Amino acid sequence: MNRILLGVSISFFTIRFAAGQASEPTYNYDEAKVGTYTLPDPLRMTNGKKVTTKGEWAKRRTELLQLFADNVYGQTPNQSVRLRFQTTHTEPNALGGKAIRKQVSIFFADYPKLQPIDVVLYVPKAAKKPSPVFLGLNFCGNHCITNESDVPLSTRWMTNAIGEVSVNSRATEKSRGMQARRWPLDTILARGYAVATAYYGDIEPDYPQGWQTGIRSVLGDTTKATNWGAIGAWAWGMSRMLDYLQTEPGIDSKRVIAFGHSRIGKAAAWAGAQDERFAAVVLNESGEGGAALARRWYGETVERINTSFPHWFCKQYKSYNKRVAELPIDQHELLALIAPRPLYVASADGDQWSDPKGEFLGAVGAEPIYRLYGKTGLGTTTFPAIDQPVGQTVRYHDRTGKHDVTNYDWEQYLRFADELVR
Ligand code: GTR
Repeated sequence: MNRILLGVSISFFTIRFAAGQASEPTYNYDEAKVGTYTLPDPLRMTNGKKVTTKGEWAKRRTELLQLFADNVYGQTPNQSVRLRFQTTHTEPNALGGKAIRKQVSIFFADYPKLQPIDVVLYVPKAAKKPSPVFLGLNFCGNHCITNESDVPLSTRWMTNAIGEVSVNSRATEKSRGMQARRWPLDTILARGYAVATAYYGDIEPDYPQGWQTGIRSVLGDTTKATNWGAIGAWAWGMSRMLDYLQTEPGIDSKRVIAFGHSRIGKAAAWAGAQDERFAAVVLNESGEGGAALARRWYGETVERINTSFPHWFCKQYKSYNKRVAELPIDQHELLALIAPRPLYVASADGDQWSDPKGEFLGAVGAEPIYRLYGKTGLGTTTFPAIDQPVGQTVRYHDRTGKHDVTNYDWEQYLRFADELVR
């Protein structure tokens, strides 16, 4: 089903692209044609001064956050927003008695017309103390990550691209459990981790006009080229979910792991970069605009992503469509903003669109900042063999198979979390 979702959305955009152009541009999958590029030095201030201490890095960190905001994701509004957390249901015997499931709506007190973010939280029932938690958005509503029949069907806008699981832009019962395979709740809970998720469309529906009913309709300034995009909004929403988790006694809010796949992985990266309360970050095939270096001409490009998904980034990012080398940052510096916290970057060999090598090199490029903290990040510059995870505080694998989240991926994330987050 996931492949169908992605496949249909790609072909939809391919068709649209083709209709507007004489022919579909070709995308490079030949390593020999990647070309040469020079990456900006994460440890050099814009004024040319070299960063050698943690104190200087703190300044460079602020500068990099600003550069990413101004040029890539847009500025995240910094005003605080009053939130109201309302528990709508508690199920003490979820997942066959293994979990306590809570459904909590995050309301925006200052914006009563906005619909809430509906969070579902699973906490291991066997836990003797507050649980560490994987916090990630989902693609198709909370009802689609579980087969439990009492999780309410999302009533929000849902893409029709997935056939009968969605009709008139609304989910149908057929989508229940549709992505449960990507969220192996039994395994995660058995390992002592809680899971918190919400539908990304609760924050902003994923289409160019979607902002009109999301958080960006009330926060930010749509006239500005540096106004935040949808990815910025989704990242912001992850931080609001973390605000809620900080009030939840069953959760160890010092051990919240930001997790995301693909476009939601891009959001998880930006959330983890900005919000240091996230204890660790897991990026599953986050690709272009995520872990993959923008300067590498391989798979998806800045121009293509800005054309297919004009609402994801700030308008300013589009000005780099044909001059990527002039970007004042590259994505290794986004990963550097996560340092010294544990980071997992994962690729799939069958997902060359996301540029596995570019994702790996993004992680390699963050190494100097981990070193500044006396840590080893990846600790290697050699691209590993398939299904051979590498690294220390930063880890990486290139899995066999297609663009997806699999049990193999989760096995690695759980081991990483056991070793570095608990
Ligand atoms: C693709 C897009 C990727 C990735 C993916 C997804 O169409 O080109 O950057 O975000 O969608 O989210 O599954």
